[in-house]
Amino acid sequence: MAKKLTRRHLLGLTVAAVGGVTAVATGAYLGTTADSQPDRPSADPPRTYRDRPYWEASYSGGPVDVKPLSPGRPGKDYTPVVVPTGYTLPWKIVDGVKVFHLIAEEVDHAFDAGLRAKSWGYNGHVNSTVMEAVEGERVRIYATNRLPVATSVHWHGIYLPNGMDGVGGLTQPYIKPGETAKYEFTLRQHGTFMFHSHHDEMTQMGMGLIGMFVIHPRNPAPEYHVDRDFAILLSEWDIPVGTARPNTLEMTDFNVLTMNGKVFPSTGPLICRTGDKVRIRLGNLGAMDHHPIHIHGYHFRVTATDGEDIPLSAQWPETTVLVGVGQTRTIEFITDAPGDWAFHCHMTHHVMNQMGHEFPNMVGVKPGELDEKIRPLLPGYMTMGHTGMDMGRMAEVMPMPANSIPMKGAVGPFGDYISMGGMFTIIKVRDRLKSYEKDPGWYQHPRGTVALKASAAELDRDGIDIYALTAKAVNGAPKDSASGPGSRGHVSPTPTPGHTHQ
Ligand SMILES: [Cu+2]
Repeated sequence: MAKKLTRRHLLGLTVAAVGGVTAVATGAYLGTTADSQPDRPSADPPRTYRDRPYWEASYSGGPVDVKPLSPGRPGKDYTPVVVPTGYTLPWKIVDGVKVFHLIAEEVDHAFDAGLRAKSWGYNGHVNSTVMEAVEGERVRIYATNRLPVATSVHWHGIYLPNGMDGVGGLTQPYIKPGETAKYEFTLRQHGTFMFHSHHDEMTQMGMGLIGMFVIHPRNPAPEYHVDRDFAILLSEWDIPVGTARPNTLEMTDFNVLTMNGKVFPSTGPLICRTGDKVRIRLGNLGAMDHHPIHIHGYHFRVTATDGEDIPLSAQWPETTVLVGVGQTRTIEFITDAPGDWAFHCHMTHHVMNQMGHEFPNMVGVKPGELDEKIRPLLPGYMTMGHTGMDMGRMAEVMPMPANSIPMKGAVGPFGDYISMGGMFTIIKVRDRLKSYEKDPGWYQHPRGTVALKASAAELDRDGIDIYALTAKAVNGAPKDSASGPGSRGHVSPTPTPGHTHQ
């Protein structure tokens, strides 16, 4: 089998071809009461721990044959979720039942302007279909298979009769190509759940057959109301550079990390007003990786899992929540600080765009005049990686392989590249916002609130010697500034181009 060719691999070949430098490089919940002894069975075991039953009546939503309630109405019974770059599956009401039609099919999906792949998805969308309902509703879901292979749909985390669980071969026959299956059950819970193919999962989920299923509570408490209720589904792909099919055999080396099927800068921003109550529902149906999703500028509370709501007394504050494969986590916070706040996976390889990992470690290598000497032989040659992998700009000077995207980023408000890609988006919080629908552009920072280059006067005022020797200096002072120690006065601050303040 041909070894896949990744960008890093290509770069490595270029370096190798010129004979260049190579790599150097709790027990409390057991409910023990004061008079019970651990080595003696109690005649009357504790029935409750504080005000909570020791065992709940049911872990499966209780009796299946509950009487369905009337369908919930968007805007009246719930505030619809917002799906950045995605959409909510339409439905209709037939005799009091909410009817959906899910269509599994091949989709020519764009992860970004530069990268497309023939993927599989639902109703023309990849990784970004959200089904939305209300607790107590009866739902009927028709699942049409337009794929060349059999499939099934599993309702992940949802209480239902066993035969509706969607495990191909176990709880139902396959949905064969051209067939339409009917799922029907009454929703006996609320929360953030998911759905996905449960037949040949490695292939079918890897090709994109995943989505989210949001169930709002019936008659929710006032605290449930939020101004913005976002849903983001995380996944990961291997799309070797220049190819047009996801490689679902990959087990570790994923090079396209997505939120709702997009990579930054194509992930949609989360647009909020200052002071909004915000909920973000995160789900992970990627193949192998758990994602620690991190927020800037705020902390949030983790308010629910795909099991149930977390009681207020048990919610905990975080700035990073780990969303494991197969899990959902719901977080809530108030956007009281305006700005463009990063919201991203904290695995550093997951905020890179398309790349492999076979590139030699060039960090610290000094290419000197190597590039100039090689260019007559290899036009456009550039030693890569010796200053890191900040390769957004690289795409401007180096031809990109067909159907591929730069490893990182997009030009930001200061004219510099935002050296992030993949599983990264921006929470845009504004004081005055006409509409949530329109991207408000870059945040205009109030004067004096941006970390700009320090002025000579500021350095002098605060006694900062930029040539001070540190105990373990390796490279010494920068060679291109002024004339050595003590010449602080020669440091001339330059205004940052391309950014104006209001
Ligand atoms: Cu990650």
